[in-house]
Amino acid sequence: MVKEKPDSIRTYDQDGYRRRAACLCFKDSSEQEILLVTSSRYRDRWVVPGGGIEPEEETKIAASREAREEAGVLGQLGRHLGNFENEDKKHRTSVFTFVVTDLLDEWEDSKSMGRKREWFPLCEARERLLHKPVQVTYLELLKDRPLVT
Ligand code: U71
Ligand code: MG
Repeated sequence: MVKEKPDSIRTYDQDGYRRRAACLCFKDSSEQEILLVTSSRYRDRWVVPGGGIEPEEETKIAASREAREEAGVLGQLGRHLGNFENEDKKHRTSVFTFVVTDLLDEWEDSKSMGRKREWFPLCEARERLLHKPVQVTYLELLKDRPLVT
């Protein structure tokens, strides 16, 4: 199922959940520092780069496209961590690890909406994501899980 948006087309799974993909963007393979981006709605809140999967788009391609568009990074996709459901918002997000190789000086969302990016140690990232509880759970399957405080 698809639904038109001005600049993209949303897709939905068999249960009517919007299909999303996201990357946990790490500085290196130790997976200790992660890149978060500012929320489109609240400029002082941090989120994991991700967004809607387009029609006919491979999930992995969507995940790395969102990392490029929202965080301005290129890199290497790693493992699939799982599909994370947001029951309130009715979407499901397929999440991958990703090691950043290039940080672009300018990128789509920096130009269009002034979206910012910043590296955080895992523990701090977890704190920054508390306003997005489902995104906190993305971190729980990593090698070194951020401590729950
Ligand atoms: C927003 C909605 C939105 C979602 C958007 C969320 O624009 P964005 O990429 O930063 O992400 O804003 P956020 O996470 O940056 O604060 O949430 P909000 O709390 O502002 O309503 O997400 P949600 O409410 O469904 O969780 O989704 P839609 O349904 O409003 O488009 O965009 P998303 O899913 O990342 O898609 P895309 O492809 O635009 O990046
Ligand atoms: Mg998004």
